[in-house]
Amino acid sequence: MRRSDLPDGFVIGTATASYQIEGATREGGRGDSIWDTFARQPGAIVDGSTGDVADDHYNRSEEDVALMSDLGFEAYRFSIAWPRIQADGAGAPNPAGIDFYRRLAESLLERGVTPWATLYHWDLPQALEDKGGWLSRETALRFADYAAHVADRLGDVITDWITLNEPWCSSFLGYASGHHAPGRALGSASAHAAHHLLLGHGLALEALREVRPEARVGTTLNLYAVEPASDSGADRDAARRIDGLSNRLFLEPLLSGAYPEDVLDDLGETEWFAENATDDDLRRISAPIDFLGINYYSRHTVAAGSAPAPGSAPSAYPGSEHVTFVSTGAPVTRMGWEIHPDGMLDVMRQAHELAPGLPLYITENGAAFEDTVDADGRIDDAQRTDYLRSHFAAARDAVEAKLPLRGYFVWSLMDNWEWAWGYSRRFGIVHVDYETQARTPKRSARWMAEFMRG
Ligand code: IFM
Repeated sequence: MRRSDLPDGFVIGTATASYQIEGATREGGRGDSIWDTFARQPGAIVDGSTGDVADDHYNRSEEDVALMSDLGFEAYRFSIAWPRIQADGAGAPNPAGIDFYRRLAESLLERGVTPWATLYHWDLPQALEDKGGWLSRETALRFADYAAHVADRLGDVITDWITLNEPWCSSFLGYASGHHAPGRALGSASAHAAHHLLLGHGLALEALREVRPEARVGTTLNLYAVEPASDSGADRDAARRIDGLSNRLFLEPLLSGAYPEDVLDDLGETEWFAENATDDDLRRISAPIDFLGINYYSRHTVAAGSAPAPGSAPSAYPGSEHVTFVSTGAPVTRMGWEIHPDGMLDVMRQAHELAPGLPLYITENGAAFEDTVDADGRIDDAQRTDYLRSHFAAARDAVEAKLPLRGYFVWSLMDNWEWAWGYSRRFGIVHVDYETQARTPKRSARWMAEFMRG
């Protein structure tokens, strides 16, 4: 697998997200986000940590930009923390917040790294959650207002924009299972959050286009390859349901302008969507985008099981609680996620069939493994290196199969705060010593650098 196996112009970048790396949660006039509140709740985060310090990137962004540029990355996908721009989710933008991201974008440009900004990577201002969060339609309007401010202040230094990161997680981990902030377990009503997130995307897209007609705007979904455990009708129905809730509930309104009826039916939400997801909303949600971002990590193999016992933990798949996730025996990462590079082609094909010609980017791909630092301070992460190599080969196969894949961003530049797993899971190609904040490129980073150099 060589760099030259990928076409000219194929973008290779790396990705992070604000709450996972910035720290400095009380600096620069930043307000609280739902993750600040959630992380403080006893038991919410496995190691009891918060993102208060994380990688201290807020104070070390110059060093981190130098690091990624020295490794040879051409693009950097980061996210803008909404509560740094509007502490309470409304009103005039906070100059200190704008300045931080302007300096970041300028230092990237000085080093020839293209900034890609995500507007929402899960850090909703707590003040908006207090008014209903994504269950409220008003949050979508607030999001568009925030997008317009950011485009106005930063659109001269940032051209590539991603509205949302992984609305499945925001909706179903946030409002169905409660594993993520804001930690609510509301069953099928969590699908209302999905609609308001997608509406927020549509409204933000409109706002960005109005303020910066030259902007390239897309959105990012986390898509899974989904297979039935057997050919039985019940297992195939389980696969239909999980593909429906994970993938089609987001792909179809965005790319075809309609929600999948079978999924609304599984959820028992047909009536709510008929009344609330208006034609006008769907017109906005399906307005043409410049690209689709896909975060690909794994495959789900599923089977029909029995209804969960009373008192079981709330599911992230409301209405499909009887479905079980089956192990195929294939190797898994430290997250327990099956390693299945070919699934990356499956999800690209699924998107491509709905929107032929729409450019696709893998906006995240990577893996957590147990890293050890040897006596010389080196981190020989052979498994992560293999994971990346096999997924780059899948990217090459996608290009050869004429899928419109235009770029790939590795998750993640450096170890960071992995949400409900706190600091216990490391996805970085650069090791972070959380005591000293020292950054050390792992073997995977050195492999990436050689690969990018060709
Ligand atoms: O760390 C997350 C990221 O924030 C969103 N996509 C998946 C990654 C790994 O879990």
